[in-house]
Amino acid sequence: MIDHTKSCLIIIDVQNDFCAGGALAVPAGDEVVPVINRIIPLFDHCLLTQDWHPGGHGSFASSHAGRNPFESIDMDYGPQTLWPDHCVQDTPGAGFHPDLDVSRAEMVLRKGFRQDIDSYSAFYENDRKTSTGLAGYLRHRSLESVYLAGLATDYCVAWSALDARREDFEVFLVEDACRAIDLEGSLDRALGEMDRYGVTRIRADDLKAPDASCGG
Ligand code: VGL
Ligand code: ZN
Repeated sequence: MIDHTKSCLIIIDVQNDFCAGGALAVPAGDEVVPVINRIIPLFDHCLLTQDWHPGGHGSFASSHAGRNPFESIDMDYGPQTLWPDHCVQDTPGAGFHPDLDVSRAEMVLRKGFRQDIDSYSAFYENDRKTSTGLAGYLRHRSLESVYLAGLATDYCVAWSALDARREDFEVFLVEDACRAIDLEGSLDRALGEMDRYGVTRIRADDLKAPDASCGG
């Protein structure tokens, strides 16, 4: 079912800090790794994103006196959830999960590197204005369909999916290749938004090439 010439798998933030023992561990985050490794060979094109924050980043609760992780604050660009320090540039927590197959990735897109702007989406930073350049990269390579997998379903994956729709890509969410943080209903909200804006939810098994021996 994949049109290989125009499709790209985008693997979002499968990094140590989002996995077991990490600073912002997503529940069962590690479970995405074998699923993602299994679907990578089904794509001709694959890229990775890497959450990549400078120390003292504006999204860290520790950067705001008296604030705690998971509270919301008003940044210049609007509300921003505060997080534990995570994915600090050049620390082990920012590294990819050691079992993730990164060998076929054609690009690693780093995001969240501006001190005062977070970036959940792979396309636009949280000010909703600063572009990462990804839409142009995909268009210049004639990649029209994106398949999303990784962490976390309700933050970086959902924001990437919605921005990809906004940029007119065909978007598939490989649901069992993602796991959520799920803060106060954020997963249900994210799935509802993705449904509403035309993101197609599929499962990893749906990607298998049709078995020719079955005939028909
Ligand atoms: C993410 C919160 C903060 C994510 C990144 O990858 O979903 N969530 N930074
Ligand atoms: Zn982050």
